[in-house]
Amino acid sequence: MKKKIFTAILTGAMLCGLLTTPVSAAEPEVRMGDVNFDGAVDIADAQLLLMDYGERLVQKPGILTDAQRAIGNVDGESKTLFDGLGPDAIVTPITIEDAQFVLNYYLVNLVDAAITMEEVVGVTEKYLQAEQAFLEKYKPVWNDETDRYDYVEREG
Ligand SMILES: [Ca+2]
Ligand SMILES: [Ca+2]
Repeated sequence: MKKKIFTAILTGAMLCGLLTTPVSAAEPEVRMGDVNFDGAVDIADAQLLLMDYGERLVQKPGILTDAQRAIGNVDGESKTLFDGLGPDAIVTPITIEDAQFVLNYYLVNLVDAAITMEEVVGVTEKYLQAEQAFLEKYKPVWNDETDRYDYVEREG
């Protein structure tokens, strides 16, 4: 009898453990264009993209991390700045087009929330490649301090 009760408690404890363990495989849905990782794609993100692009135009390092550039590269295209300057040439995934798409996405979503970034960019294949490239390289890690996900490079 005692053994049965013990087994029942143990089984109950294991079930509770199973139920309370977060499903670690479930990652938040990536919102391409959400450069500041706050869960929304809006003017703040477009502004960050423009600032990063602007800095790189004057050969500064830019204000975004590689992860932010990967999620902000909504058109999947990169551009070479200062082409022909040899080692001074800079390849940037972020251009004014990405900022424009992010801004357009924000604006059309004010009117119709069902319109996706994919539709805004209108280059489905490139968009999907950009999203996949981002997901392959970066994973979300919850940050208690900022109360949002940060994206860090996946290991290996
Ligand atoms: Ca955002
Ligand atoms: Ca781009």
